[in-house]
Parts: sequence; C-alpha cells; structure tokens
Amino acid sequence: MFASISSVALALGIGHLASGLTRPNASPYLAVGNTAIDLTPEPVKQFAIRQFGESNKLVLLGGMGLVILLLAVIAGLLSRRTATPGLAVIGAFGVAGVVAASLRRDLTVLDALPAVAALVSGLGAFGWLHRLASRSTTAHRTDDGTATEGADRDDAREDAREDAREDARDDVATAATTSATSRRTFVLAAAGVTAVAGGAAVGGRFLTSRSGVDAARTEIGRRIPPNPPVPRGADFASLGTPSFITPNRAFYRVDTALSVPTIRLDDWRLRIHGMVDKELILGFDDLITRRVEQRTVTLTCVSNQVGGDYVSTATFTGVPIRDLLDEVGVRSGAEQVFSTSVDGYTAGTPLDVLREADRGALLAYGMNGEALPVEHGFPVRMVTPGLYGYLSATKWLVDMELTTFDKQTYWEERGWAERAPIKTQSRIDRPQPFQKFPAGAFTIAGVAWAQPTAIDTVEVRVDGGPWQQADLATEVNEQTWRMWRAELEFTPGGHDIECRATDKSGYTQQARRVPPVPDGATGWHSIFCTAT
Ligand SMILES: Nc1nc2c(c(=O)[nH]1)N[C@H]1C(S)=C(S)[C@@H](COP(=O)(O)O)O[C@H]1N2
Ligand SMILES: [Mo]
Repeated sequence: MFASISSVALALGIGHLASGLTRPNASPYLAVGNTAIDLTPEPVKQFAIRQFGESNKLVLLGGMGLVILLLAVIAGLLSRRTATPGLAVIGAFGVAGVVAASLRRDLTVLDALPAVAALVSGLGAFGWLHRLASRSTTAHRTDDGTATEGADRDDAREDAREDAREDARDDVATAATTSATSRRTFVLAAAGVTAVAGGAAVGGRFLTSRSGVDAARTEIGRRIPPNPPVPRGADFASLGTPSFITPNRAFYRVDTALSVPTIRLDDWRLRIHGMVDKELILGFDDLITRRVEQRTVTLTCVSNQVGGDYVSTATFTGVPIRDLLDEVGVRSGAEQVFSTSVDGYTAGTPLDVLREADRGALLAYGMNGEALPVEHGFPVRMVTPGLYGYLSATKWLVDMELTTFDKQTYWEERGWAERAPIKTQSRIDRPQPFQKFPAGAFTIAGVAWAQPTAIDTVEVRVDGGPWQQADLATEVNEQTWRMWRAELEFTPGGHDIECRATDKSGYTQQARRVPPVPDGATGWHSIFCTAT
C-alpha cells in the first residue's frame, strides 16, 4: 500500500514538475480537474457554485485528492500478490490524465507530456517498489523454510548434528538479516520516492510561481472592466449557435509555437521603431497608463475552411494602436506595422487600416473581463477588427517596426497573402451534418460574419430550391458575427441545406468553393441531413 501511495504521489509530483517546465495548465491534476469541470452538467455546476461559492474549485481539487488516494489504496490492496492489478489501476488513472490533458481545448497535444511523464514515473516507481516489497515478504517465507530444512537435516545426519545446527542457525540468521535488510530497503525506497514526489511538486510550484504569471494575471484582472452586457437576442445559443461572446477557454487558438511562451510581466518590453519620428519603448505600466478602450471583436482565421470553427468573439480591453502611432509619428513611405512575437512569429498589418478612425485596432491586455490568457498572448497582443488574425493579431507582442511591405512576414514566406481582409462568410450550426430530426417544421440556425462591413442578410435554401431569408439576431457591432435562424418545412428523407450571406456593402457570397490559401476560403456552406 505504501508502494502504491508513494508511486501515485511520485506521478503527481513529476507531472506537476514537468508542467512547471512547460506550462502550468498542463499539470495532469489540473487537466483532469478542468475536464471534470467541463464534463459536469450545468445544473450540478450551478449547485456547486451556490454551495461552495468561490471555494468550489478548491473543493473539487480536494475531492480529487481523496479519490486519487482511494485509488492508490485500492491499487495497493489489489496488488498483494502480483503487481499487475496495481499497475493496471495506476495505468488507467495515468491514461485518463493523458487523455484529459490532450483533450483540453486550450492545450496542445504536446501539453500531454507532463501527464505522460507522470504515468511513466508512476508505473516505474510502483513496479520497482512492488518488487522490493515482495522480495522482503519472500525473505519472510524463506525464514520458515530454512528452519524446517534445518530440522530435516538434524534428523538425517546424526553425525553432523552439531554442524547442521550451526548451519541452520546461520541460515536463519542470514534469512532474518535478508528479511530485515530488504524490508529496510523497501521502506527507504518508498520514503525516497515520496521525498522525490514532494520535491518535484514543490519544484513544479516554484517554476510556476517563479514566472509569476498567475499572480500577475490576477493583479491585472482587477483593472479590466467587466464585459458590457450583450444585447438581448444577440445569439440563438438555445438552438445550437455559439454564444455571442466566446468564453476564453473555448476561444479558438492558432499557434505556430509548440509550447505557449510565458513572459514575466517585469521583463516585458514593447519597442515601436522603424519609420517613425521618435522611437518608443514601453513597459507594461507605461502602456496601461494610456487611454484605454474596450471593443467587442470577432476574430477569424484565414485558414478556416467553409463551415469551420476558427472564429470566436471576445471583448478586448487595450490601448488604441492609432494613439501610439500618433505618438511615435509615422514617417511617409511607411506601409505596414511589422510586428514580432517573443516566439519569433511575425505579421505585417497595413498602416492604412491601423490608422482608420473607427477601426478600433488595439494593443489588448484584457479579454472578457480578465487579463489576457497566456494562450491568447499574455501580456499584450494585437487585435485588428476586419483583418484575418495571421497578419493583424500578433500574440506575446514585443516589437512593432514601421516598414514597407518589402519586409516578409512568417506566413507571407509560406505563401499567404500580404493583405487579407476578412471574407464574408456564413455557417450552418443546426442541424449538424448528417443529423436526423423529425420531419415537418424544424428551425435551422447558424452564424455569419463580415467584419468590418457587417452582415445585411442571410438566406437559406433546401435541395436547391428558392432562397429564403433567415431571421437575424440583434446586431452588436460591425466587427462581430451575427447569428441567424429560419424555420423551414422538411419532408421525410435526405436534404441538402445551404446558406449564403450578403454584407452591408451589397456583396453576396458566391457558390464557388475557394480554398483558404492564400487569402481565405469562400463558398456556400452546405450540409446534408435527414428528416425522419
Ligand atoms: N505569436 C503568435 N501570434 C499569432 C499567431 C501565432 O501563431 N503566434 N497566430 C495568428 C493567427 S493565424 C490567428 S488566426 C490569431 C489567433 O488568435 P487566438 O489564438 O487568440 O485565437 O492569432 C495570430 N497571432
Ligand atoms: Mo489565423
């Protein structure tokens, strides 16, 4: 039992340490906890929040601790004879950790590494300790065996009675020593494993808090105003469209870096230079003393396929980029802001867009009422409404150089366009492809976007029939998506549903499918479903 408990402790400790080296959210313990939260039905969650208030997370983590301890005890009890059942329990638990870590929406597959490290170290330690433990019990049995053997020998060889007695005594003594030694070895080993577990956990904590990002985010979070209320009727979430505001942890993510950069707030500097009158270097405190704006923006990825979900909406808080450009003084001939992330990623945002009076491009440090999450660019990122993210939304921003378009960016070097305004798009969210639903009246629903122009109408049609206008949700602003719904009649059988949007410039989406490269996909989203 000592073997299984200390092995499980080691697994958790190593997992925590490994996540301290990569990123805190990847700690298997937290990943399992977060997944548990996600899987909890909403009413239960509400109950837990009512019951335990702010400490409901602590209650969850504590409860998990008890469950894990219980599992460790069970693993120990099952493994009296062979290590296999214990290994199976620990293995299953570890695999759950790995799966939880890799399934989290805000984690990449690489973030499962801490859980894998935990699994491997847990299994290894248990196998090893179990072997030591069984060696000490085998030694016990040898005690008795040798004593009997000694007695046999007594009977068999009278002459050598004295010698045999000596032998037997020696054997018993040796066996006793072996037993004591191997038990001591086991206890020392198990204690060692537990100590390493503790050390690893403390080390992981140290690494996490050394970066101080959690504390810094909490501190900054206090300065971020809450989101303005979403107007009534801005989404049809009850019909299966996304909620108007995307919660931060559900917000889509596109990263070229394998692990998320962690920047210490005190180390963060932003340099604005190049074709400017006066170069500027800002620390975080310098930045936030400037005029701040709050903007609700739908971000979209150029690599989004027709019907894809690389599109999300958040309210960002930050300093208008236009203000900073005025401050540094843009020299004539400058065409783009060439931005660089701490991870080396680069993007080029056209200056004419950034300088537009109502565009609302921000150096954002707040997202949906909290500090910018690490995954979304902590401490500061760019957000430019109306342009695809790859050339306008650099995360972990550290450098802005005013240049001409000659300077090539990360994605331009890989064949993507230099300029890429967002293309008018629409998507069907309900029904889902191949969904079956009862024939008769059925409401289909979805989302459309056309930043910065805004959506004017959305039309739908079934089986190539006449286009019918959908009802639109309340418009929040031109830089955000707009949900739509339409109640249609479906005869029994298979049906093709298509949708198309028209934006306020009068442009209507065309049928022809265009792939994402080089400047964004277009075409009508169409799905097949069955009315029964
Ligand atoms: N440093 C950095 N910034 C980046 C990216 C990246 O890979 N690295 N991806 C860009 C792309 S392609 C998009 S669509 C948006 C996505 O922002 P999100 O991950 O916060 O949704 O960030 C942009 N900024
Ligand atoms: Mo993107």
